[in-house]
Parts: sequence; C-alpha cells; structure tokens
Amino acid sequence: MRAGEIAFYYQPKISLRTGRPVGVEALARWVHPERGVLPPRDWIVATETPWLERRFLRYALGATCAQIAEWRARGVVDLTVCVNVSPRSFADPGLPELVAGTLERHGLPAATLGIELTEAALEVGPAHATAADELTRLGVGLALDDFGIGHSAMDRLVRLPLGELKIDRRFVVHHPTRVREAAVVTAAIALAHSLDMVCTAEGVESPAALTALAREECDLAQGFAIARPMPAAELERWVVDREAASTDRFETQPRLRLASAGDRAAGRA
Ligand code: G
Ligand code: MN
Repeated sequence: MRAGEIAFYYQPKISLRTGRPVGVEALARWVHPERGVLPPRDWIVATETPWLERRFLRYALGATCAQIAEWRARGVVDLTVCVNVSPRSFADPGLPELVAGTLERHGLPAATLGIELTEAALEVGPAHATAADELTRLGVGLALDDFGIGHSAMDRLVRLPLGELKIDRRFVVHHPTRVREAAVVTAAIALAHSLDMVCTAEGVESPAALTALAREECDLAQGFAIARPMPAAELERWVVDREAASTDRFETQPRLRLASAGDRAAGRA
C-alpha cells in the first residue's frame, strides 16, 4: 500500500428538519491497482501497528484538512467534516497537538473539523478524558460513532464532552419495521437529546426510514437513501445541487457545531 493509493470519499449528512446538508464524513478508501476501491474493513488490519496507525492518522487529518481548505477557498462547501479516529489513535497523547497543528497549517477554524470515535475509544484509559477535553478546548467537535454496538459505558457518555451521537446502522437500516430495533432508535434519540447532544441516524437506506426518523425528531441522517460516499469533486456537485434545490432559501445556513452542546436546544442543528 502506498500513500497515494489511499483516497478519501465524502458522505454528506442532512438535517432532517430542513433537508439541507450540514456535515460530511470523510471515509478512507484504498484505491487498489487491481482490486478496485476497497473500504477499510477489507484492509484496516494492515495499519494496526502503532507506527503505521500514527502515520495513517497524520495522513488522514492532513488530506482531509487540505480538502476542507480547498473547498473553503473556492467557497463551494462550508460544512463540518468528520474524520474517524481509531481507539488507539485517540489514546495517543500527541493527538490534540497533531490536530491543532494540522488545522493551523491549513488555516482552518477548529469548528470545520469533527472527530468520530467508537465506544471502544472511550475505554482505553485516562488518556481519553484528557484528549477529549483538549480537543473540545480547541473547538473540535466529538461524535460517538456506531452507538449501541460497543460497550456503551453510560458514565463516559455522561462525563465526556461528546456533541453528537450516531446511532449504528444496524438499528437504523430496517427502520421503522423492526420493532425491537426501533425501540433502540427511539431510546437513543431521547438519550442524545436529554444529554443535549445532536442525534444522527447512520445507515438510512430507505425513504420510509427518513420519514420515520424525521417524525421522531432525530436531528441528522446519513446513508445510501441520501447519498453514497463519493469522491471530493462529486460531493461538491452534490452539495451545490442540493442547496440550489432547497426550498427554504431564506433561512440562514444551518451549521453543525458539534462542540457546542446548546445548539440542538437552540434549534440550530
Ligand atoms: O463505522 P462508520 O459509521 O464510520 O462506517 C462508515 C461506513 O458505512 C462507510 O464505509 C460507508 O460506506 C458505510 N455506509 C454509509 N452509509 C451506509 C448505508 O446507508 N448503508 C450501509 N450498509 N453502509 C453505509
Ligand atoms: Mn464514522
């Protein structure tokens, strides 16, 4: 694997209230010379040695920030872009400094970047609390990814400054037809809101799921029913088209600021 073979695809998240794009998740793809475009589950073990993981994180943050800066410079996409950070990388004491340095190098305000963590990242020891606090102080928002399939440590959810909760697609994909999964979705939305977090449903694959989630006042949605992860140029066109098709032109552009817990209550998410 060479650095040039790792590309980032971008998948939008929309507000279920306005239908507008409010954020983007950066997803790594290995553009394999023979096997085509491969998602991380097919190769991520290859990076699971500490030094490679560190290099990968550095590369992912650098590439994503360069992309955000390029979009902003041309004024085409101004949305928070989230990067997935592995549990081990989150425990790396150099992470906040790396993030701060990368943002500075690209001249970006911290609010343009978000970090997605899985529940496993919250369990790796006391380092996580420091990292979470330092990143929040910088202004980088933290999202809890794949909620519901790890060891949901509710004490961590209560204590850590997490701005967004992303319900795992396993619960969302058949929504609302599977009643037991639907019970988890409903409970997760209520939990996120009572903790003043933005709630995102990931893996939204059908219009029926979109409608149900909007009715249940889930804040944001991401999934194939909205858009697949796509290369940067395609994402850019998608965002521009979607904005142009938006009917509520007079409303100010909603901007997801994960770090600020008051946003949802203020109706800004
Ligand atoms: O773990 P995380 O939530 O970051 O996983 C993101 C992965 O989920 C990406 O690789 C992306 O391709 C995939 N994905 C995105 N939307 C959907 C969807 O609607 N359905 C399914 N099955 N996978 C999705
Ligand atoms: Mn993610």
